[in-house]
Amino acid sequence: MTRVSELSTTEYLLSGNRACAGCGLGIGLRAITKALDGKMVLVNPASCLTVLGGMYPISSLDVPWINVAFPSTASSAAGVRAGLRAMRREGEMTVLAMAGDGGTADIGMQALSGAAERDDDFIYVCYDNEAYMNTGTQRSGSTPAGARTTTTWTGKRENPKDVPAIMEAHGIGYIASTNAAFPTDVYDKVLKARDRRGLRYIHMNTPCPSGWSFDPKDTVKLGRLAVDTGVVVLYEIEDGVFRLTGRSASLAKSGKPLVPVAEYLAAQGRFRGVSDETAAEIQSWVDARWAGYGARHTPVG
Ligand SMILES: Cc1ncc(C[n+]2csc(CCOP(=O)(O)OP(=O)(O)O)c2C)c(N)n1
Ligand code: SF4
Ligand SMILES: [Mg+2]
Repeated sequence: MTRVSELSTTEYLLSGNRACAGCGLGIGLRAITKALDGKMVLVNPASCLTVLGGMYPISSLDVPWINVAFPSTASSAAGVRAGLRAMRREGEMTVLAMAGDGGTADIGMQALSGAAERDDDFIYVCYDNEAYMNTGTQRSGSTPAGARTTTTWTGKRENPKDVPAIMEAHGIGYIASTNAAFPTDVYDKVLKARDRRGLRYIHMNTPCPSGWSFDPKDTVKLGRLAVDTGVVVLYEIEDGVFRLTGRSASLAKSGKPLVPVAEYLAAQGRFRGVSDETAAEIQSWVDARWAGYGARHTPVG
């Protein structure tokens, strides 16, 4: 596993960008662009990522970048890839489609499903801040149960969609789940994805201080707590083989119980007032998923 001290010192996400203080997306994006060493075309739809970049003619991201219509990220990325191939420049750069959870789990799903079915050749990263954030925190298909948003005033009732599982059902060769609080986990997964062909899907959880209501200084702490409670699990599925990675693999190996989910809920304003019953349901959901992942885990070697 790559260490932070081994990451390139070249920055592609520049200072003065328009992300909120403590934005998890910024941390993840920094690791992704370092892994690709800037040799990429970024394709993205309306989202906090667009806002972070700033308005034309300025840009805080030092890579070629195309903003596309909300539902069309994956089909646009397939088009960019086809264009590079026609120009015989496909070996020069990676096509990176990157959309939020709203632009992936909900609005972009049909284009993404089509690209997965065709096994189009690009990396797709869903950065998951668990709501439609840049339009004011509306619930998405990825918002967790119990979370208050401006469209779920008393807390969302449904559990989030499992987008990596949907992608797995398409039979693509590389799928990963990561969290921006673990930049080297993000980095290593992007490196691995870069060197494969076909559609590669990475689901990156990105703690969002503004939408989740926590202190911006605690972004990494909260992302780590998400993993220590099993709310977010770090794993990859390579050619159908499921493997826990990094902190999640260590937790499973230790055999110790996970941190209670109640600690994760208590750390965020969006879960304020969640009932004991809902908290118990969330805990059962996390426990069942963790047991399922543990049963599928294939240790290295
Ligand atoms: C077809 C369409 N519907 C709605 C919008 C308005 N809109 C722009 S960004 C956005 C929310 C995006 O949410 P998500 O993909 O989760 O990204 P985030 O803002 O959370 O980073 C919405 C609803 C739009 N631009 N186009
Ligand atoms: S709303 Fe959340 S995801 Fe969007 S820029 Fe602010 S902290 Fe980042
Ligand atoms: Mg979002």
